Amino acid sequence: MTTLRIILGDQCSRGLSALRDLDRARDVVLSMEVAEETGTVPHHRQKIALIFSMLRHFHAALVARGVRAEHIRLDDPENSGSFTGEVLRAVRRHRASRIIATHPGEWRVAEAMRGWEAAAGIPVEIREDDRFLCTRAEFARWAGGRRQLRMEYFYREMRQRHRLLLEPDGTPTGGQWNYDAENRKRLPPGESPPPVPRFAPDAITREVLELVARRFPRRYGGLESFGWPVTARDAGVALRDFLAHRLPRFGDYQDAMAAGEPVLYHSLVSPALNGGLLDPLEVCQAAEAEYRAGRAPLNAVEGFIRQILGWREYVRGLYWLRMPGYAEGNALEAKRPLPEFYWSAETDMACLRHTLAQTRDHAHAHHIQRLMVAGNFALLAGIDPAAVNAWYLAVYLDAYEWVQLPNTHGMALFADGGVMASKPYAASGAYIHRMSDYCGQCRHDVRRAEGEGACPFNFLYWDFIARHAERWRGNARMALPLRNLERMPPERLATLRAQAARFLESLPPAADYC
Ligand code: FAD
Ligand code: DLZ
Ligand code: SF4
Repeated sequence: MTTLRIILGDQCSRGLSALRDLDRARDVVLSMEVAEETGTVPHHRQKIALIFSMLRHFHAALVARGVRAEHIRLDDPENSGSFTGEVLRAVRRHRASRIIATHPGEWRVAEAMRGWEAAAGIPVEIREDDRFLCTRAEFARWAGGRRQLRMEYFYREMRQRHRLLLEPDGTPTGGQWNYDAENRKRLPPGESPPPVPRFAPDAITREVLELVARRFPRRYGGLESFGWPVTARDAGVALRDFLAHRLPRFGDYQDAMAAGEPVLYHSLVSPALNGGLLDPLEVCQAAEAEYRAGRAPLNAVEGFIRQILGWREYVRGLYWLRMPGYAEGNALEAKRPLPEFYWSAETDMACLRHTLAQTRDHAHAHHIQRLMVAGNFALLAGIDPAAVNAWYLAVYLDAYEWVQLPNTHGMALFADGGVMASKPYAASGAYIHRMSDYCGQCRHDVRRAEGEGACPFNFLYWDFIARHAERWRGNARMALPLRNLERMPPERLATLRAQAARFLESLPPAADYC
């Protein structure tokens, strides 16, 4: 009676539900590198390398503990190229009588998993992914009956349930639930954030990097800077470095952007968290301990915990609540193709150039770059959500659909019509200027909205507000921009919109990168 236990690329967790009650002598643990998954979108080469390396290290650790584990490599001659093909081959090879898996992070993969029972002719048990702090059913119960879902209320309940930054009488530590208003500082000139630890690739990672370079020679994304943690131990080292050196200023500069500073005071924990190397509750507790020990201020620690306990759990709940239809929506009827510069980073808009070059070279950009630069441009320019969603899923190391889709489709593009965000995150160049030093290095002039040298974010912003003016009338949070639009002389608006149209027409569309 062999049970086949499945590990997916983002399930490299020792406590994974699929591994519970493991019989080391009789069960077989299967992990696999498969061509189908590398090609659903043109995943960044560092992302493929990260997933393969995490899987290979996890497999080696299981074997070292005496577990019967099998890892299928991408270049194994018998590799069928898909999860289903590999599971069926393993069932036959081991005469397995049952399959146990943990629920995946993507609707498409969950559908495939549901087909395994019929295809293999043996029972398949799909266990809850209890590495999250709110189950899909709990989220659905919380959401049920509410007219509007808002992260803030969900977050407060999560703080109470998991007793984080909570006083014995149940009130929030410091008297407030949220210190976001204190977290909007610009990086002062001369401030230089501490360096981030890099983990030199070991023999396993080097082999993976060679494989990825060989198999994907023309694929998007540089491999050279790869230095991500690929084991739980290294992820712990990276986390402790963040807690000691960057967490104290995380809050202050959470929304700041600076040329040549791709990390600032951010944690960089998302690839390890989403891959399963770190446990979200332990990360939040470790951050709280820094506050309790007087080593980090409350605005930083609360802000950090809110991202993980609040936003991360909230977007995951929303994804499973709204799928499969969620990705289909296109509330703003955006149809323009993705511009080529999203892949090449060749643009004279300095904010986009920095964000996109960093994305290409490191497979990472921080939240405000993703939302207010790359996302804001796609929103204002009316880029087709399907193309933007595919791009975000491909280019970021931490991108799995459960977290990428609500953030892109909902938060950045407002393509869900306001499920994720109560108003679109649309901003002119003034916001980017306020929060960064990009504009000083740009050939466009952020103070100009029209004419030669005007910042494209400015004329695109007014074009966007005007294009959807009727839609905003019912939205109280859009009253101010609408009022400003209505005060604008019609000839000026016409000039801005004509410039926006000429600019958008001039953007070369992206080639097919798959
Ligand atoms: P920090 O700024 O240090 O934050 C700490 C942690 O909080 C992150 O590691 C992450 O786990 C969590 N977190 C913060 N914000 C969010 C959020 N909005 N949703 C979910 N978790 C959050 N995050 C992903 O993990 N994968 C994605 O594919 C992804 N796509 C995004 C796309 C867009 C358009 C936007 C606006 C945001 C996206 N995010 C995504 C959220 C966020 O940008 C990243 O989690 C963050 O930049 C990761 O870097 P960090 O670990 O240094 O984060
Ligand atoms: C993104 C990705 C890639 C590129 N390759 C693999 C792979 O070879 N093996 C694997 O197990 N997972 C991979 N993934 C992640 C999956 O596409 C998918 O996001 C997760 O299985 C969802 O839980
Ligand atoms: Fe970006 Fe406009 Fe500033 Fe240039 S001027 S960096 S395009 S916001």
